[in-house]
Amino acid sequence: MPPLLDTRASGRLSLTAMTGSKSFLGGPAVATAGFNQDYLGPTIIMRNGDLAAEVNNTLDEAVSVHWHGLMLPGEYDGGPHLPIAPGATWRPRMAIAQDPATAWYHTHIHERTAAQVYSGLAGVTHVTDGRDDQRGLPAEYGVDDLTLVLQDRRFDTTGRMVYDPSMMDRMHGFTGNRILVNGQLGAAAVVPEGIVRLRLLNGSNARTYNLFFDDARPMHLVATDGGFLPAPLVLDALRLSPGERAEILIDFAGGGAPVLMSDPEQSYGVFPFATDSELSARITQLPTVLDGVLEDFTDAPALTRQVSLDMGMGGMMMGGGGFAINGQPFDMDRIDFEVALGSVERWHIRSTMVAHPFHVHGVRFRVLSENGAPPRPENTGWKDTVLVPGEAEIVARFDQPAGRDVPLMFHCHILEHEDAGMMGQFTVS
Ligand SMILES: [Cu+2]
Repeated sequence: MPPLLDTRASGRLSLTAMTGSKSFLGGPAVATAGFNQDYLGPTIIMRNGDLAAEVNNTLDEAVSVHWHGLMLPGEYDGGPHLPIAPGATWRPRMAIAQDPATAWYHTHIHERTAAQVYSGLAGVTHVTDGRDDQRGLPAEYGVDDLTLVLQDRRFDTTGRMVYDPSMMDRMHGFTGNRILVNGQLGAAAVVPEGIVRLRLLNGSNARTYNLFFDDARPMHLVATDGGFLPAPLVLDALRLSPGERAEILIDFAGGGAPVLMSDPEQSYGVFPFATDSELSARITQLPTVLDGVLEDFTDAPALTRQVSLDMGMGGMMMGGGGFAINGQPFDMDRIDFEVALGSVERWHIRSTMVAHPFHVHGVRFRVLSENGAPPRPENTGWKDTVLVPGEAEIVARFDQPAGRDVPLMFHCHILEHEDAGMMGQFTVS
């Protein structure tokens, strides 16, 4: 597991973006970056209340820290308008006020996000209310409550991790040939023979996983991006696109050594588990209900907007351009939408060419439909990122203010697409 950074007692949080060096599986060491360590960052545990953060940047280029999944005003969101210059420190004074959730944080500098996140500038956040015992949920970090950051990375024949996107990589997003879990190749989890909670983050630049177990054991979905479901949902497979999180419960009673797999195309191993009967199984019963409350917004008057995620064929032929939203590539100086504070909006999202994972900052939304049909089970809870293979309709209340100088972002979470211009921004006032 990543080291823990528990902010609950102090209400303070200190991160330092630093360069690192890491050898994966005994291969040659490569230059990496991380928060407080060589690659990735600590798992930050926070609760509702004031949180005084400081982020130091010791790199020789600007970075930012976007709190993906935290409900914060534009001035604390950490997007491309809030770069931390080399040697500088950012000190957001945040007020955390939201339901428990697994969120994450990563750098978000326009045109540099893909390379910087790939190098390691990301980590996981747990927002907790300390009531998981009452919910009957596993909550012992690293024992029966595992945080798993899934990232594919490309290794060359000498075992060196590389990031050298070709034009095709920029078109489709950069994918790797090995899967890192929490920054490690060849890792495994040893778990008790009981119920284990997996907090999954797809921290990959572009790869979408379709996760399942090789022995077909069920996955019990308890939380999506923005919080708990009203009750667990049983799934055979779980689709997780870049930026999405899911919390699932797995029953390891009876032992065994199942492997978390993914497809499509050829199926491949993502992460192996081993059970140890010596470990005490704290939770042995699956909860039947949870306390997630979903708002359906059906009665709320709502403005409707169209959002087209564009990959122009002509632009691509010219060398990888053509990435835009509603025909316009991202412009730091252009506000795309002006949203009324506290209002509800329905956004109709349409993907072109490939399925794009769509993320909106500063809100959690519900998915009303996908290609005209009810959403997939894993998209029925609170979301902030959703894969849009064709069309999807989402609805959200915009409660976080954001001015013209610090607008909120909406974008494709294939990081190469985002950097190439598939991003827009909005104010909330
Ligand atoms: Cu995209």
